[in-house]
Amino acid sequence: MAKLKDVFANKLPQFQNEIKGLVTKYGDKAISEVTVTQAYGGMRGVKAQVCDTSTVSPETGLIVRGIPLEKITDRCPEEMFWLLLTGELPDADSLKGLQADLAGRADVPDYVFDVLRALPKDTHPMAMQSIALVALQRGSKFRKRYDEGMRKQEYWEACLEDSLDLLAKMPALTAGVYRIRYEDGKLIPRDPNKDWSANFAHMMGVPDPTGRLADLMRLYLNLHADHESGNVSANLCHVCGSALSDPYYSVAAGLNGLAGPLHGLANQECLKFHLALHEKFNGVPTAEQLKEYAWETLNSGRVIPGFGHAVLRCTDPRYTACHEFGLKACPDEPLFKLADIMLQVVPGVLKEHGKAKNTNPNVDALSGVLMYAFGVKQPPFYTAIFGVSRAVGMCSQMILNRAIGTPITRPKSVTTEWIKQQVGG
Ligand code: CMX
Repeated sequence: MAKLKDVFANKLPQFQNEIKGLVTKYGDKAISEVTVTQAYGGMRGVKAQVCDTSTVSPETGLIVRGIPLEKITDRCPEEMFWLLLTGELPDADSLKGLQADLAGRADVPDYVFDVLRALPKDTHPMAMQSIALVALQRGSKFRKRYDEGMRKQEYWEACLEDSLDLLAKMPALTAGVYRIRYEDGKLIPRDPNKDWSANFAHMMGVPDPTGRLADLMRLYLNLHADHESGNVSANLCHVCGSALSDPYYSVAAGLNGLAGPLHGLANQECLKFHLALHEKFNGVPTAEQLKEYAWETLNSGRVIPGFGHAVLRCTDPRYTACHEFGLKACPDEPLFKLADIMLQVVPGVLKEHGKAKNTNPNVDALSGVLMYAFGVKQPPFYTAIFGVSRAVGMCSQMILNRAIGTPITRPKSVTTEWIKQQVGG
C-alpha cells in the first residue's frame, strides 16, 4: 500500500527540476500580453500564473492532470485529491489507506460548534463554514512549525498535514452547519463504515433510504474539486497562501470568494430561479412561457443563472455528468424536467440577446436541482457543499505551491493615468 505523502515526495524532484529547468532556460520568454481591456476586465485570458493540478479547456472543459473529467466522474473525491496532487490515481489499497487516515482526523472539536451556535439564526451557511474553518486555525501544524523555525523545504509537509486535517474535518464541520442552521442543532456522529462523501450526507441527517443522496454527494464532491487556479475561490486561496498564511486561513479566503453570486453562490441562485419559475407557472412551464420569462429576466438587467462561463465555450462536462446522473436517478422530478426545458430554451434566448460569450449550461444549472430532488431543500446550503469539494482542489494547489516554492503573489497594478500615457491618449 502506497502512502500519499511518499508518492508525492517521490514525484517532487521531477516537478521541481522541470520547473527549475524551464525558468532557467526560458525565464525571459513572454507567454502572454495584456491589453487595456484585460487590465480593466478582470484579467480575463491573461496567462500569468501556473497551475498543474488541472486545466480548463474552453472547448472541452476540465482536464485533471491530463485526464478529461468525463473519464473520472465515477471516482470518489479522495481519489481526486490523490490525482490532483501526484498526477496518478491510487490503487484500491492506497485509497483505503488514505480514507483510514482521513477518518482518524475527522473529529471536530466541540468549541467550533459552540461558535456556530452563538451566531444569529439567519447567518448564511457560507459565513458559518468560513467562521468554523478559521476557528480551527489554532490547531494549524503549519503555523506551529513555522513559529518553530521550519525550513522552507519542509513547508509542503506541514501544508499537507494541515490539508489532511482540514479535509478530514470538512464534512463534519459542514454537516454541523446544516444541523445548527436548519435542524434541531443536534449533531449526528460519523459512521466508521462510510466514506468521506457518504458520511457527509449521513451527518447532515437528510433521510436517504435509497442511498442515492450519498451517491450524488460523491459525484458532486468529485466534480467540483478543482477548476484550475484562476477562478475566484482557487485564486483567493492561492494569493492568501502565498503570504504563508496556513491552509485554514487560505481555504477560508477561498470560501469567502466562493460565496459570491457570480461564482459558487450561482447554484443557490439557480435553484431559486427554478423554484420561482415552478411557482409562477404552477408546475413545469411550456417552452414558450419560459422564453418569455427568460426575456423578462434579461430585460430587468439580471443574469440567467446556470448559463455562461468566464472560460468555457462549450457545455460544462460537470453539467453533463449531473445530467446523466439525473436521467438515471430522478428523470421524472419536476425540477429536472424544468432544467431540461431550460436547456432547450435559454441558449437560444442568450444568443439572441447577444451578450454572453458562452450560452451553454454550466454545472450550477443542475447541481442544485439534484440536491433538491434528493432531499436537500435549502438552496443557501448548496454553496457550502461546493465548499467541501473545492477545499480538495485548493489544498492540492497549495501543497504543490509550497513544494515548488512559489513566492508571494504581487502583480503590478497601474493607474488610469499610466494607461493613458502608455496608449498615448
Ligand atoms: N445571463 C445573462 N447575461 C449573461 C449571462 C447569463 N447567464 N452570461 C453572461 N452574460 C452577460 C454578462 O453579464 C456580460 O454582460 P455585461 O457586458 O453587461 O457585463 C456579457 O454577457 C459578457 O459576459 P461573458 O464574457 O460571456 O461572461 P463573464 O466572463 O463576464 O461572466 C459568468 C461569466 C459565469 C459570471 C456569467 O456567464 C454569468 O453571470 N452567468 C450566470 C451566473 C452563473 O451561472 N455563474 C456560475 C459560474 C460557474 C462557475 O463559476 O464555475
